[in-house]
Amino acid sequence: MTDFLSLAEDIAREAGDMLLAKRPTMSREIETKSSPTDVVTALDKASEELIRERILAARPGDRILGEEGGEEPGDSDVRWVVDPIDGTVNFLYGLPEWAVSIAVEVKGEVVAGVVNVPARGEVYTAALGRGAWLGDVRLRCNTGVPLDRALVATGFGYSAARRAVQGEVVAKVLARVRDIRRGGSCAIDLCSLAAGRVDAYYERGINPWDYAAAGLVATESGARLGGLHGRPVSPSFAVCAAPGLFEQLHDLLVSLDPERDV
Ligand code: LIP
Repeated sequence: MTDFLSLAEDIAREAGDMLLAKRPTMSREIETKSSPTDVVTALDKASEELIRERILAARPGDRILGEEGGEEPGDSDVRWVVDPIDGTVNFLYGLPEWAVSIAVEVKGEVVAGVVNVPARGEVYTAALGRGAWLGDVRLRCNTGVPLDRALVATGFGYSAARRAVQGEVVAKVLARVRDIRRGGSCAIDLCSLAAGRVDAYYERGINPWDYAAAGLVATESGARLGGLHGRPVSPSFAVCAAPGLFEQLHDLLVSLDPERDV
């Protein structure tokens, strides 16, 4: 597991350094994906190519799921889950909240995760059963925070119809909590929760590459991560907070039916 983590960390650092160096001169030409607001830059693709090359050079035969390149076939028990830039819109605008995220799954279970936030000089790591770390500082999420004092991070998808529902839901949540933050990177939101910079997080419609590595950072910091109605976290829904707050936020969200479509 240590080998997986150190390899993932080396690769996430190399990709982050490349992105930091190239971002100032990057082309403003972008492509769109699922909707006009869902963008991909040439550097998302370059970062994923670099990460795939490094993984396969070290571990030929492993499977890779990446945001831009999809699933690399293979019959290994090991699958790498890669987001070459989480927070692409922030990256495009020169905001610092973007990350390179790499998780390692063995037989479907995430055993190691790295979230590199190059513009902040922060690297979050976690290994299953061995804790979550920011550099050499052990992370523990905030505990004992009631819902009405909770700082809650969330995000919005790229579909206009889905955003209409997300807007209704967040308005109701806002009235019940300390405040809301929309940072623009699911991976950083979950790492911020692990570091005690927010108390809770929820979002509909994220993908495994957004939450695989950071989800382990959050759970290894003591947080609970799941979906609604006792389901595991999935692209349908994610809720995360320390036990106690998790249930309060979960129940509020269930009452608002946030998975509905307009
Ligand atoms: C983004 C997330 C963001 C979320 C967006 C999107 P991308 O990932 O991290 O927090 O709200 O829906 O999934 O597109 O920047 O890799």
